[in-house]
Amino acid sequence: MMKKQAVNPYLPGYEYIPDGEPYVFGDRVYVYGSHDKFNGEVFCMNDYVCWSAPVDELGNWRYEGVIYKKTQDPRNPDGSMYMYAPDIAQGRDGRYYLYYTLEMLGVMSVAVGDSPVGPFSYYGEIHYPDGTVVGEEKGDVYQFDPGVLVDDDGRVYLYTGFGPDIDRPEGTFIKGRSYAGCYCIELEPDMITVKEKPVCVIPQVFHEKGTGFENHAFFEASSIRKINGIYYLVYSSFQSHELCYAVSKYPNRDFTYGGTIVSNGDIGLENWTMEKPDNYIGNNHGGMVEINGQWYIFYHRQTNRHSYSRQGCAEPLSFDENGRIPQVEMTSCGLNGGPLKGKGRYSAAIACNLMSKDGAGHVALIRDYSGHPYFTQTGADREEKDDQYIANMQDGAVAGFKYFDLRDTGEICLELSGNGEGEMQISTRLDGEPVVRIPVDAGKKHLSGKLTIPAGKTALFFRFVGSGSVNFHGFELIERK
Ligand code: FUB
Repeated sequence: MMKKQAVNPYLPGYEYIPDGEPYVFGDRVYVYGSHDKFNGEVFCMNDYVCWSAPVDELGNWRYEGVIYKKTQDPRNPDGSMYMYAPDIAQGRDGRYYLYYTLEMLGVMSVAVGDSPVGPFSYYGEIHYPDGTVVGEEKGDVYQFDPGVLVDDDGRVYLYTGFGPDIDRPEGTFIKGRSYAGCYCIELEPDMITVKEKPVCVIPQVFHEKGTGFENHAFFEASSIRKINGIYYLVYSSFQSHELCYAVSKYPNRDFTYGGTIVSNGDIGLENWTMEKPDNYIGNNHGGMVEINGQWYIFYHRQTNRHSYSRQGCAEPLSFDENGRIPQVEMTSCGLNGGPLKGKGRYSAAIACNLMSKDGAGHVALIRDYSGHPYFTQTGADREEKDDQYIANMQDGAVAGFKYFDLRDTGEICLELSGNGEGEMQISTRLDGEPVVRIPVDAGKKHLSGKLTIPAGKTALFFRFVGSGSVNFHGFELIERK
C-alpha cells in the first residue's frame, strides 16, 4: 500500500487544533491540543479531541474522538468556560494525566485516564499538601498553559505561568497573583500535590533585562522535553508569533536562552519582520517530539482572518553539535520527510506563505481585511467536508508552497472560482520570474498550463495579477508524458 503523504496543516482542513503537544505512545504519535471552532468567536470553543498517526506514516491521521468535555470539570457544569492549552504525561502508575486550565481562571485542573485517548475523568486541581488549590491564594503563581515532565528518576515537574505583555501590566489579570514568567513546580508522584514551591525559570518581559532573554522573554505556552540529559523548555515569547526555547542541565534552575525554533510568519528568517511576515501571524504554541529518530516542532497557524480558528502544523528540526536548534521555516510538507510528489491534487489550504500585494500582518491588528487573502472553508464547523481554500486573492496576492519534487511534472491545472480576471503567475521564488502564466477568466473553474521545472526540490508561488478576486481551491500536478 502506498503511504499517504503528510502536509501542513497535518490534520484535515475542517479540524482546528492549536497548542498541539505531540507524544509517541507505543507505535503511534498522538496530538493533544485545545480545540478551536471554525469561525469561532473566542479561543477553544470545542471539547478536547485527539488524533493519532502511525509513527511510520505521518500523513495518515486517525480521529480518536472526544477525549474530555469542558462540562466534566466540576467548576464548569454549564460549559460556560472553555478549556485552554493542555498537556499530558504518563505517571509512574502508568496512567495518563491531562492538565489544563479553564480559560484564564488561574488554577490548574487535572484529568486522568488509562489509555492515551482516555476516556479521561476529572481528577482534581493542583494543590498544596494541605489541600489549598494553587492559584487561589494571594501571591500564588497564576496557573496557565501546563507543560509536564516525568523525569527519568520518576520526579514530576509542572511548568506553568503567564507573562502579561507590555499592554497589560503585571498583576492585572487576577490581582495578587505572580506573573514573573515561567515557573517550575515539583509535584508528588500522585501528579497533583505540590512537593516543592514554584521557582521562576524563565523571566517575562518586565524582568528580562540582563538575563539573556531580552526580546524573547516568556509569555505563555510552556512545553518541556528532556533530550540527551538536557532540559529543553519551549515557550511562546512576548512577541507571540514565535516558539523559543531555553536549556538547562537542571529541571528547575539555570535555564539560558536558546533561540527561536519557529515563527508563524517566518520572522527571523530572510527579511521577514513583525510588520512584514510571510503569513498572517498570531499567537503560537506547540512542542517537540522525536519520531523514528527525527525531531519535529509542532506549532500552529491562524486562519479565517482571526485567532479563533487555528490549525496545527509541524516541521522537522535539527540540533547542532552544541545542542542548539536553528530556526526552521514553515513549509507545506513538514512531516513528510521530504518534498511532496510532483503529481496529484493538492489543496491550496496547504500554502505555507500567504500575503496580499501589500504583505501580510498580525490577524488581530489588521483593521480592514477586504484586500487580504485568507484560509477558510464552506459550511459550518466540523461538517467534515475538507474543502478548505484560500479566499479573496486580489491583484498581487501570493500563495507559496514549499516544497515539491517537480522532476517529472509536465503540467499544472488550477482550481479557481470568483470574479477575478487576469493571470496566475507561477514562479519558484517569491519574487522570481514566472515559469508559467495561466490566463484567468471570471467564473472559470479549471485552468491549466505547462509546468516543466527539472528540479528535485522546488517551491511554488502563485501570484494573481488582475482585477477582481479569485478563490484558490487547489491545483493538480500532472506527470510529463
Ligand atoms: O488556545 C488558548 C490559548 O492561546 C493558549 O492557552 C495559549 O497558549 C494561546 O495559544
